[in-house]
Formats: sequence, structure tokens, C-alpha cells
Amino acid sequence: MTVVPAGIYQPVSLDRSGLANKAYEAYGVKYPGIYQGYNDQQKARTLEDFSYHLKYLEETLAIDDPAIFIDYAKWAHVLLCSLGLPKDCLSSSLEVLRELLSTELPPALGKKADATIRETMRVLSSAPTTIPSYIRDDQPLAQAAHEYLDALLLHADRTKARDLVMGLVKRGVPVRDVYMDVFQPVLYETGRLWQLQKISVGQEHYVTASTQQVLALFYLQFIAGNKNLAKKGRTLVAASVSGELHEVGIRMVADFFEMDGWDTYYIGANSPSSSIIRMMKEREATVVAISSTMSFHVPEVYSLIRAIRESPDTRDTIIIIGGYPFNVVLDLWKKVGADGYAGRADEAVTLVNNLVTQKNM
Ligand code: B12
Repeated sequence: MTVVPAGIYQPVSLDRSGLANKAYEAYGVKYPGIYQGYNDQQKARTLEDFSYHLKYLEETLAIDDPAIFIDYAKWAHVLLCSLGLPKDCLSSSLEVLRELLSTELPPALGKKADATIRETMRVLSSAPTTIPSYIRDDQPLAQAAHEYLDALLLHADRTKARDLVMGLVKRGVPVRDVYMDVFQPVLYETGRLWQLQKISVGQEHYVTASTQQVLALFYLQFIAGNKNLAKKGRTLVAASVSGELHEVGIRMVADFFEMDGWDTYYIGANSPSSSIIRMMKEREATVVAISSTMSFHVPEVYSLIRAIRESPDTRDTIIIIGGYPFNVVLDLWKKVGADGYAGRADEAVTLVNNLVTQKNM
């Protein structure tokens, strides 16, 4: 039996709604007249922004590492500037929050929040208001990635996009390379273009939906039932945690395992913990792969891992995790008690094959 790693994640739950309301009031006192002409929608948005700051702060406090909050602030800074808001707008609301939290939180937590926000504001003072493209010309298949994205964004032509990537595989480009060098950078780039307000939410959804269609086609044509593939007799269950709507990354991870000879059960986005655990038992999973993109879903990852470890049927299953927050804080996987983490689908397969050998499974 494996030793159950304790994890050093300390969930933090703040009264987000109450604190956001107080921050809203304090902001009005500090900047008299700021709310002049504000309608209900603008008020709701400002409250939502404070609440968002608090969500990320909870995560940074839970893992005792400012990196999550700093990364969030840099992301929000780019987004707000792209929306045409003044460059110092995020810092001024963070300053109000810092002052408020130093009196509202218990002293030890207040001190940590204070240090985190101070450090974040220092970083923000010289943070860029834009981010470079995720498709760089020196990357493999960069030209194909540009053409695929153009087919979808400029021409809204998913048939053209599909033919382009199918053509690559027919010309001998490995399926794995198309995943890592076309689909992944294209989706990251799509997110960047949305963040910079260069494309609409509808366009972002279209690129994602079209790519999911292509992934389904790739799975059927090149992955499922590949007779040349030696099966490993090992099973992987793959899911995004409850509340998490991003699912393409974990789907790619599952496909990479399938291509490595595993039997995979990909159950997609927003999977309740009880269903993941049930699927693990039913399929006698060797490995469970858990994904979270939004940092505020890390508590869900943590509680899922605890539940897996507490169940006699699943406690020995290898648990690997990945997704955005784990790429920001590289030892976060240890803090939440997983067996391993990988930053990309291809690395996940190597990681797991090593873990299986180490654990003699
Ligand atoms: C498509 C998309 C959506 C779609 C998702 C649809 C779907 N069915 O999946 C929808 C519209 C639902 C969505 C919603 C939101 N999104 Co979104 N989204 C994206 C986008 C453009 C692409 C995501 C994607 O598929 N990436 C491609 C995959 C292949 O990459 P990946 O997920 O990183 O996965 C790889 C690795 O991380 C790793 N990996 C992932 N999981 C796992 C698991 C294991 C076990 C392992 C080992 C490895 C691993 O391997 C994968 C393959 O190599 C990203 C941009 C981006 N940078 O990713 C934004 C992005 C993630 N979204 C963002 C935001 C803000 C949101 C929303 C909050 C927007 C809103 N205001 O509502 C919501 C939150 C929803 C929620 N509650 O979950 C931000 C997050 C910013 C941040 N700092 O946190 C991003 C980065 C966009 C941006 N640049 O601003 N989104």
C-alpha cells in the first residue's frame, strides 16, 4: 500500500461577498465621485471584480505562495488595459483591498494578504499591457498553425481547417505533433486574442468547437482501434474537476495515453468527484488524470485527491494532475497530494510510464 501523502494545502475561505461590498464602499470613499453616473450593471461588475481578486487571493493564501495571485494580476492588467481602462486601475483597487484586508482578516492571514498584494503591486508597476503571440515562426508547424487559425478566424471555414490538418497527417506528420504544435498553440493564441479584445467570445468559441470536432475525427481515424498498437492492459480515467469547463487539454492527455496503448476513459469537463471515483473503481484504473485550468478550482482538486486516497478501492491508484495553475506553481501538485504533474500531454505519458515502473505496477 502506498503511503498517503498529506499534502500541505490549507484551504482558505473568505467572506468574498461581504468583503467585496466593503471594498466597493471603501473605493468610493478613497476616490470621491468615482461612482458618479454608475448604473446597476457597472456596480455589479465592480463588485464581481473585487470578488474575483478575492478568489485568487484565497488560492494564493491556501498554498502560501504569491505566484498564483501575481500571475492573475498580470493577466487581469492586460485584460483591463485592452478594455480601455486606465493603466493604474487594477493597482488602485488592489490597494483598497489591501488596506481593507489588513483590518478585516485575522492578523496572520492579514499579514500574508498584505505582503502578497504589496509584492503584486510592485510587479504591476512595470508589467506589460500586452503579451506576445503563442505562435512563433521558429516553432515547428508554425506555418500550419497560422493557416489553421486563419481558416477559422478570418474565413470561418472549419472544412478548410480540417482539411489542412488531415493533409498534414496524410503527408506523414505524426498526430502527436499536430496536437502539440498546431492545436495547442492555436488555442493558446485564441485565448490571447480574446484577452487583448481582438476577437469576440463567439469567435473564441468557434475555434474551440471546430477544434473539438477535428479532435473527434482524429480520434476515430487515427487513434481508436489502431491495430498496429500494442495494448498495455492498463487503464486511465481522465477528467476535469467539478466546475471546470475547460476540457480540451485533458482530452489531449487521454488521447496521448490511448496512442501509447492504454485503455482510456475520458469523461470530460465539470465531472463530479463521486463520478470520477466511481469510474475509477468500475474500470479498475491504474491512473487517474485530473485537470484544472482555473486556479479557483484547485480546492476541488485537493478534495478529490483526498477522497480518492480515503477510498480503499482507489487509494493506490496513481494520481497525476495538470492544467494552468500547476504550470504557474511548479510544486503545487505536491501540495495537493498528487503523485505527479506534467505540463503537457506528451510529458504526461513519460511521467506515468516512469511512475508505473517505480511503483512496480
Ligand atoms: C476554450 C477556452 C474556454 C472554453 C472552454 C471550452 C471547452 N469545452 O474546453 C470556455 C468558453 C468554456 C472558457 C471559459 C472560461 N475561460 Co477560458 N479559455 C479557453 C482557451 C481559449 C483554450 C483552452 C484550451 O483548450 N487550451 C488548449 C489546451 C490543449 O491546453 P491546456 O488546457 O493548457 O492543456 C495542456 C496542459 O496544460 C496539460 N494539461 C492539462 N490538463 C492536464 C491534466 C493532467 C493530468 C496533465 C498531466 C496535464 C494536463 O496538457 C494539455 C495538453 O498539452 C484558453 C486559452 C489558454 N491559454 O488555454 C482560455 C483561458 C484558459 N480561459 C480563461 C478564462 C478567464 C475563462 C473564464 C473565466 C472566462 C469568463 N469570463 O467566463 C471562463 C471560466 C470557465 C470555468 N468555470 O471553467 C483564461 C484564464 C486566465 C487565467 N489567468 O486564469 C484563458 C487563459 C484565456 C486568456 N488568455 O485570458 N474558456
